[in-house]
Amino acid sequence: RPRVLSGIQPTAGSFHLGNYLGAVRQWVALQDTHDAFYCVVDLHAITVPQDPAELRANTRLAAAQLLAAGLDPERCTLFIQSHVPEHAQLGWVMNCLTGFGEASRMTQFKDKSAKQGADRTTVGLFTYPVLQVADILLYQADQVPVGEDQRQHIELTRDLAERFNGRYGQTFTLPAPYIPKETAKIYDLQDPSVKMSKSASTPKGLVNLLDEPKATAKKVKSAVTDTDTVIRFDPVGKPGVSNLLTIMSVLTGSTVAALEKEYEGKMYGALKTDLAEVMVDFVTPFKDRTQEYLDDPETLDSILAKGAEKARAVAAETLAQTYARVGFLPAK
Ligand code: AQP
Repeated sequence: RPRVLSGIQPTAGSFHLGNYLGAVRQWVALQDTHDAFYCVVDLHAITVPQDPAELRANTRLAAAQLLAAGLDPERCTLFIQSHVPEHAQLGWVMNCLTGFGEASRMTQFKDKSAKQGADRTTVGLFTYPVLQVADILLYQADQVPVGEDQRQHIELTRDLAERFNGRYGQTFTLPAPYIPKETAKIYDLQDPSVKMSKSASTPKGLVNLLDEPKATAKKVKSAVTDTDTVIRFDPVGKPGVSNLLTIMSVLTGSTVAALEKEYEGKMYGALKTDLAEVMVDFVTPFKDRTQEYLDDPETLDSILAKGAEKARAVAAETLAQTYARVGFLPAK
């Protein structure tokens, strides 16, 4: 079985629809075909300031949401990044292999640091993509299911894996991005020219899965479309409508072409009302299942402990091999 690895930040409290459709949904599907490793990346979260109690709560909340979304600890390895110290250890080795200019070209860093200002930007944020490289290489992942915004980081991962292998001998698998085209980028409901994002979207444009279902329905109904009236998939000419069609298609299993036919001659309002209903039907049980996991923290923590143990077995082997290749003196 090919192996996949992916991670999600615990920072936002609730996952948003972009996280779910762009990444988590694929994670669930890949459990059946791949040897799947998924982690809540709390080390990445502290690249921006975090309140400790909130971080702890959000980490459990992220794990609960992943289970509620359909991850099954019997079919995948689910763990918390900081429970596996090898991530930070391999991260250091990768830092020492990365060019300063190379890291400076990461567009996500450039965007985020420009917004924060140099004095508030941490060195951790700068090396965030390099830690992500370590996350992936530790598990010798063949594929990395992520949204389009992560493509450049996967390319960096391939570059560093190749560089290490070239310098020290074959050690790391070169991973490929796994980015299904339809859901690669889910857009803000109020501004369909930008991706839905916890830090960039306005509250009205961001669908948080744990919001009150009623509030979600309202956001869908007031989504920005265009002044035309035809319901047609055209991401360039009609980005708002196309975004709604994408979401509807993935959540219902109907193709976009079938939806175009179904809504021929109908108004935007019809599509929005139906999508609002589909969304409510999706988020209501999701929210309930998440709460069930949160109400039983012992079970949740034991799932995470088992996941960390399984993950460590793989990570420790890769790290030991890496340390030997680099030339570190063995500690015994
Ligand atoms: N709008 C999106 N469409 C498709 N995929 C998306 N992802 C995020 N937004 C979209 C994917 O979700 C996964 C987890 O992402 P993360 O934990 O790194 O969260 P993030 O990228 O920090 O999420 P945001 O909302 O985009 O945060 P900010 O605003 O901080 O940048 C990833 O696979 C990501 O591609």
